Amino acid sequence: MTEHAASPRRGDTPAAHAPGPQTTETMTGAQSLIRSLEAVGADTVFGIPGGAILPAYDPLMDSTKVRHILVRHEQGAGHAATGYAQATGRVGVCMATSGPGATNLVTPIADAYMDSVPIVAITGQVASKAIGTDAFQEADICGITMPITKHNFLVTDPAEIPRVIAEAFHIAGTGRPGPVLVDIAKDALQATTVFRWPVETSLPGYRPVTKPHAKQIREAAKMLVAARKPVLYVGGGVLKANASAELRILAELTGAPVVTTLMALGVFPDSHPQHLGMPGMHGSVPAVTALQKSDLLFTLGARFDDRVTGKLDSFAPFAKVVHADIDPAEIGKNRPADVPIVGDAREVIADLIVAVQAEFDAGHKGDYTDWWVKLNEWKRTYPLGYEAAPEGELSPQQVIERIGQLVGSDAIYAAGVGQHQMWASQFITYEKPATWLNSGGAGTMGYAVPAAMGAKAGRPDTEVWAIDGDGCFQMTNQELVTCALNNIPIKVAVINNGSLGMVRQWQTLFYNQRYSNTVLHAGPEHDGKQPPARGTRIPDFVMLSEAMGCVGLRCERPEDLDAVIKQAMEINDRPVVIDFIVHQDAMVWPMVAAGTSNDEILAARDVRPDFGDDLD
Ligand SMILES: Cc1ncc(C[n+]2csc(CCOP(=O)(O)OP(=O)(O)O)c2C)c(N)n1
Repeated sequence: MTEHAASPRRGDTPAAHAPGPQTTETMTGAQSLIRSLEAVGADTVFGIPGGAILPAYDPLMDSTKVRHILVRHEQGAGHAATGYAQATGRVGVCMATSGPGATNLVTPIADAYMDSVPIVAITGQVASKAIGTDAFQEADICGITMPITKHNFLVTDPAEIPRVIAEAFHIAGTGRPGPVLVDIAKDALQATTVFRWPVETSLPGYRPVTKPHAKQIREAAKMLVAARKPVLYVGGGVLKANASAELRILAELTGAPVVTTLMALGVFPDSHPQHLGMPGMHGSVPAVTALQKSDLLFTLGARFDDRVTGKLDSFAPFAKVVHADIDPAEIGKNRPADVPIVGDAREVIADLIVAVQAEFDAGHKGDYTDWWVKLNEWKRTYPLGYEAAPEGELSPQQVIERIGQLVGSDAIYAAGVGQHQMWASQFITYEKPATWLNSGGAGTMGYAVPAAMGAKAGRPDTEVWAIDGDGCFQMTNQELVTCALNNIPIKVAVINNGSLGMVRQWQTLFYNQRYSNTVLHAGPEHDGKQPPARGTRIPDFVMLSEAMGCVGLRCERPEDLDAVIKQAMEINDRPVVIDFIVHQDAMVWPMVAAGTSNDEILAARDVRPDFGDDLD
């Protein structure tokens, strides 16, 4: 690859700041597509060719600006684009052919939609005359992805390609970010057209509000200084707005406690004394309880997700609500807001800092002393912890905690979905933004390996670890071949408990320990009550990883833990997979059972915290 401009950052309008004279050149639609991608600054595309998109792959071969990474499955391309976007703050790009190629992108597109990640998916479509005829490899991908994209385009006129690409990147990366799909008919790629750049975008109905209303900001600041038990409830919107520095200033200025949701980990340092941890189903007791007993939820870029609120009508019953979000549709969706603020989190927080300072100058300062007495008591009494595994066995939490300690908080961690995801959120210390990637809204098993691949492709100088479950790993591990062949040396920690652990945990707690179809290492003749049959490994992850061009390591005993992590850290010429054989009965705590109130939180099995409810 030669030197080239970086992909546009979120919020950039590529067409708008392309200076200089207009380029006007005759070429094919396919060439125009690649030139447009170059012009918006896309530097990496993850994809697989096929009939309908084939014309685009020909000029792609000659591009010195766009690196194409040939994945093994389109789902991998989509999650890689997401991981790239989350790690770099730029728009991620994936490409696939029509029909099954396009439908294989559906899961990662839905995933990016749920987590507001800016990606552009480009798909080939059958020739325009064949659309609607059930032609070979035809699928109405625009119809299919209508509810899971921020916007999608069907292009049949090659002259539209530059404008559509400029608009797609603009829509994906501005306002509330999200996935945009561009479906291009094969004949439009083949036809001769004129490439013109820069282009005028035409999006009359699309003007995201970024600047918050001054009156609302003043109201919010007044409520914050008047509150006795406020909580800054911080979500992924703050991270996406690059507002980490502003958040810290606001938090330290006000002295209010902070909780960061699963999507926001890293935006406020875990080690900061004002941080109470993560709220939600597996959140920390202080974070969950602080929200429950708060008198003001100061909500910044968060969306009152059901995993955070628990049973909605019993969530934070004493709290007034300030709700700031860039997407007006989020405000009042689940919980009415007393002070709604529409705007970009960075601008909102910057204005709030000024407004709070003005309140202080007028002699109004919040007194949260009593509140902090309680909060500190909960922090002291209910720290995160875990039971040690039986003698000689590895506990999964210990493995994850130790990886975090040895690798440190400059690295990027991408998790799969399940128990290991929750432990990775709990036991690794996140100090910086964009160091924690996960599938929060959709909970997509198989996210970790391709997302880590995308992150490493976008930030090659950063150490990238996938913390994966043995179930998740079996969904998308083939992208390790892509990593091995394309010099993308990620590290993968497979937390191998021999089962679909999170589902098994629910079976333990709610289905009388009847382990229906959650045992991964044994066939149906085993009822799942048996411990993992050590020695019989199907698949053998070490052999599998070696076969895919990676270094495969295994760790089964606590005394080997540090050495194997250090060994993996030293290998940088190939991907490394460590198969950690862990205790299968470990459970994620704390927990609020689905559908119950957050007041019912259990700090550990059968351990209900005592809050001495005088604050109610
Ligand atoms: C694509 C997909 N299918 C099914 C599920 C339901 N599910 C959630 S967690 C989980 C188990 C994950 O098992 P594993 O990867 O081994 O992780 P563990 O919970 O054991 O850490 C399942 C099946 C899901 N989230 N995503």
